Amino acid sequence: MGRSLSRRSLITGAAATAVTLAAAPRAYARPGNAAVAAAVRAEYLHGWRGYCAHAWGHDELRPRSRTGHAFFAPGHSFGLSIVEALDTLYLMGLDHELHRAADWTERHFDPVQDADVQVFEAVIRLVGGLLAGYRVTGRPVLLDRARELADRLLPAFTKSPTGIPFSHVNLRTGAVQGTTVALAEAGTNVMEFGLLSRLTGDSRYYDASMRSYRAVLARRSRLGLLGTFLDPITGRWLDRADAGPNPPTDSFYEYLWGGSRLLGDAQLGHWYRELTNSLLRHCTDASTGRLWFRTVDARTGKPSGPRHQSELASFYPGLLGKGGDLRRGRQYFASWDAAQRRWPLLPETLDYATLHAVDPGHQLRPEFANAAFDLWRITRSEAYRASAYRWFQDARRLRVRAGYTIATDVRPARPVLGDLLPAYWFAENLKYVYLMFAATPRFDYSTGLLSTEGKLLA
Ligand code: DMJ
Repeated sequence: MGRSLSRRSLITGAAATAVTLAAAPRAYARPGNAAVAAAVRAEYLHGWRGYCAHAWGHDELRPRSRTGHAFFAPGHSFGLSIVEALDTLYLMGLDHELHRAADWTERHFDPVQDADVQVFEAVIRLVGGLLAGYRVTGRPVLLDRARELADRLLPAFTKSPTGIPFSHVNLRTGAVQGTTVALAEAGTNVMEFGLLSRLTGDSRYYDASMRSYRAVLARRSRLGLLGTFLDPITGRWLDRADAGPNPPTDSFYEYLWGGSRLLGDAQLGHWYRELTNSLLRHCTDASTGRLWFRTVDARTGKPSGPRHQSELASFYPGLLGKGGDLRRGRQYFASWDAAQRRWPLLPETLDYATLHAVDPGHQLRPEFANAAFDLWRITRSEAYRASAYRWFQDARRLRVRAGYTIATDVRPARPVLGDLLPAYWFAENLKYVYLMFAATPRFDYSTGLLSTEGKLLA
């Protein structure tokens, strides 16, 4: 397994300048840590039972209409929520549920369906979920399924003249398509593929990941910046906008750091530091008195987009901290913390100059809690637990009888509810909060490594 990650190495080089989080306008009396962990686990079970009752075997639950939803391709199911849940069920000590979920996966998960799947999502959710499931159960069939699925995804890489994967592949025929490939799609696989190579002794998966990385890194601008979309056939950028750490670039950076830790790969760590330095030099915007990131032209470094920030970028304070820049990790978290106080349910897109909601929807995303978890692991500061607890309580506004749901508009006092419990909720949201409060022996708080989808890979 990967190189161990000590708490000391997490904070190496970090200037531990304190950034005070603002006083809470919404105060929640917080019970003891064990009571919070129990409450989080109970809410997780509430969602799980809704899925089991109304969508078992489907990818996702629509909790208000109480039906199933296909995530990857209409008419095809991968039992996505089940695969996503495996390691969370383990970490929360829900062993009966884990065995049922693992049984289903062994018997019914089908990696050779005649379906066009998005490679990025299939890697982080399914390959990662199966690997994490194998890790926590020791069931060899789960590793076999991960390998079978990865074999079906590989043509997206091997049929590409540049090594940058096509965005979609048909699992049965190996036919590839999709020539507008986001940066995150080009480089969010080395943790899963690298671990799979380690576990199987077959280097093809890791090699495919590294070939894609090399192709992208060779296309850096003179400022060390990247574009957002590439053509995998020609390798050309389709734009000049460096949007980091906003999507769809976000996890490209996350996997350079994560891959370097999991696999002990110095090259990945080197690339992480170089690209992060360029992002911090050219894309930060402190004009509001807070730290935000603005899209710039990769060749000139000039701002090229509005002052918008995607909720998905709120994971990045944690990555900054893990990567050694704790000072800016804290600062950027404080920006998001202020936004979360303004919007108890964070909108999908914010105007960071005014904190107005540009896209008022809310997809039950985990990124804010992910950053709180990462920074808490490094600092053990109660401020991050307080933020995570407030976030957990605020999310209860989206609790419905059969689980939790997304919202289509968070601006009204009562959010306008949608009808979907995304499968990543079972992998990420409550896992981060639970781990912050549970002190469970099932997680190694010093060396444990989670993927972008919250999968326990080490
Ligand atoms: C998840 O699939 C992962 O966290 C991914 O890295 C980004 N998007 C979703 C959650 O918002």
